[in-house]
Amino acid sequence: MSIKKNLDTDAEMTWCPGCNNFILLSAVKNALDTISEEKNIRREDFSMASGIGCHGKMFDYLNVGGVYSLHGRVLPTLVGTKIGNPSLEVIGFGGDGDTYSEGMSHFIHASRFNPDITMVVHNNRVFALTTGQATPTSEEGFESKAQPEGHSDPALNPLEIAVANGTSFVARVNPRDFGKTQEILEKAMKWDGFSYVDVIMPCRKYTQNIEEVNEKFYWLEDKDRTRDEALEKTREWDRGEKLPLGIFYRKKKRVMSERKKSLSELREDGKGWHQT
Ligand SMILES: Cc1ncc(C[n+]2csc(CCOP(=O)(O)OP(=O)(O)O)c2C)c(N)n1
Ligand SMILES: [Mg+2]
Repeated sequence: MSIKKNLDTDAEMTWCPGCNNFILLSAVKNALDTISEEKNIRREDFSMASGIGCHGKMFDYLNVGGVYSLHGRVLPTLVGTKIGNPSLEVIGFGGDGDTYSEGMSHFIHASRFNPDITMVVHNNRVFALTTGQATPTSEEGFESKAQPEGHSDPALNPLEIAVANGTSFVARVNPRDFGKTQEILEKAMKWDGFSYVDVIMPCRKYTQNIEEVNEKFYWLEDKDRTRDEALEKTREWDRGEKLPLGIFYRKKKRVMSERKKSLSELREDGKGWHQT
């Protein structure tokens, strides 16, 4: 039975008109619905976490249990959720400031731990909720109230870092292509291991590049690549070429639960934090 209607909430929508967040939210609801039908699981079998920011409002608008976490701490919250209850389908929503600045160390280590979770990053290339300061993915020269003479640092390429770090599943989507976005979210959620999806989301109030990213892009062929081939793909946009979208890299690795016992297993063994 479809869970889609039950994923709505009656929280007031405060995203700006025209924001890609609306489209992403719809695609996420569809993807959760597909997964629930295919795996025959309930709405209650999903768990989510979000960071703090415009993206964090996913927690208000998606009727899934979980944690409205701290700024930058979505990933440790997801990892802890999965250790606590491995049967949950765990998905997180972070901002680019959230994930690539404050939370960057978690991003690196999540790849190494390879928990069976999905991380979606709303990459609007700005700290939007706090009114437009530069994040690590802001373009060099980006002008804001906090950087009136233009941001002086070069932008970080999070996909390059993810692939270099051996992240099990690395993808990027633009929600303006709704069908592809839903399809890749579903693939990410079905993936056994850490799946990471960067979402192109030009902020309509503070950034940049709206026409460029909506017009100058192409979809990558859906095929396996070596890490070097995938790295090359992640660098195309930096070189001023078209923006590649789709799955850059996927490689099965041993997931965290095969290496670490869950809390309930430790409890059964009479070990771990539950000993009194
Ligand atoms: C530990 C901590 N540091 C800073 C903040 C202030 N803060 C709240 S929202 C936000 C901006 C979030 O930017 P991003 O993660 O990119 O999300 P967006 O609003 O762009 O979706 C910041 C810096 C905070 N709440 N907590
Ligand atoms: Mg942001």
